[in-house]
Amino acid sequence: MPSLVAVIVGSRSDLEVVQKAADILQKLGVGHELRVISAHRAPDLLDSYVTDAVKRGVKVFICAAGLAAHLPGVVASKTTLPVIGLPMPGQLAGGLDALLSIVQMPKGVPVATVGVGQAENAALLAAQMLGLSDASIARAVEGHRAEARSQVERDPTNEPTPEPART
Ligand code: RP5
Repeated sequence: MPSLVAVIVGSRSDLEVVQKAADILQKLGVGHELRVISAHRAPDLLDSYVTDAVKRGVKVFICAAGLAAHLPGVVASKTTLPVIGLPMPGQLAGGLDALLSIVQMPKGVPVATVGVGQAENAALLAAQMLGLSDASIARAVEGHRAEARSQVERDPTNEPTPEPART
C-alpha cells in the first residue's frame, strides 16, 4: 500500500505517544510510514526525506515534537502539502511549550495543530483530509465516528429512565 501519510517524530522518545496515530491510520486503511528525524540534529536528512516523500506520493505529514518543537514548522517550510503538528507532552506545564511553539506559526506557513499528545486526532484529521478525494477513506472515517457515537449511546447511564410506577 503506498504511503499517503508520513509520520515524522523528532526523537525515539516520542514513539510511545505517536503509536496511537499509526494504529488509527492502520485501522482506517490509510497507507503510512514512520520516521525518526530530528530537525535540529539531522536537518539535511529531514530535507531530503521530505523531498523524497512528496515525490513518492505522500499527501499529508504528521509531525510530532516536544520542547522547542520546530519539526512541524520546518517540514511545512519545505512543502505546500498539509502538515499536522502534534505537540508532545513535556516537562514544561505538561507540553505547553511544544503546543505554543507549534500552534504559533508565523503567517504564510501554517501548521494544523492538535492537542498535546492527541495522536488519534492527528491521524483522524489526516484521514479526513485524504477523505476529500478518497471515498473509501471517507467511509472508514465515518465508520470510526459511528463507533464512538454508539459507544456513548450504549453507556449504561443512557438507558431510558423507567416510568414511575402508577399507584
Ligand atoms: C524533541 O525534543 C523531540 O521531539 C522530543 O520530544 C524532545 C526530547 O528529545 P530527546 O532528547 O528525548 O531525544 O526534539
